[in-house]
Amino acid sequence: MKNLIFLTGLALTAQMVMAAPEPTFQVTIQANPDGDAGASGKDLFEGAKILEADNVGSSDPRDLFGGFFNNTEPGHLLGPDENAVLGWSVKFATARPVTIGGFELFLADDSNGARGASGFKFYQENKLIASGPIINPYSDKYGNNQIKVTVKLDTPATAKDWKIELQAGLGYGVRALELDALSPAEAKNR
Ligand SMILES: [Ca+2]
Ligand SMILES: [Ca+2]
Repeated sequence: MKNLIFLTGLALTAQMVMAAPEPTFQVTIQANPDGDAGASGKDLFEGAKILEADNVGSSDPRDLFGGFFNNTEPGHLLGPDENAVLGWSVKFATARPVTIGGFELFLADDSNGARGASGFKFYQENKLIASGPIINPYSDKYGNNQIKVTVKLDTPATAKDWKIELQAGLGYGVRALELDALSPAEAKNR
């Protein structure tokens, strides 16, 4: 009997270790016709420091976080047309660890699908916590060339370092207007 209990205990422990839950999330993609790019200036990613930027060309990734540095389209990150197929990624840090319930990504393509994204990946430090496909041309699927991708995390995530990665769609560098954090309370209301 003792042996049996011991074995049961072991089995339970093994199961608990193996069952470390994968992060789960919900994605909503909708038209964002007024072009609102969440410029409230109050979200937790506002003014984030850029740690690494891959394949963003001459764009300034701070434009994802409330900045207006891009000469061509102030306030937007425009991926370069060279190697556009690779998409781009930006690793960034908040001033201190923050807890988010999700995020909103504001995108716009050129109506014909150029500069559209075909998918996103979002990392808490180096851990992938949300990802999904995006269909472009955006107008065909979502009814407007400007869209808002809302991601709600089932469990809030806390970190200082984050990373966003956008896969390219039909061509030319992917355009992103802004990436806003949602506090856990905000995420509940989305
Ligand atoms: Ca912006
Ligand atoms: Ca913002």
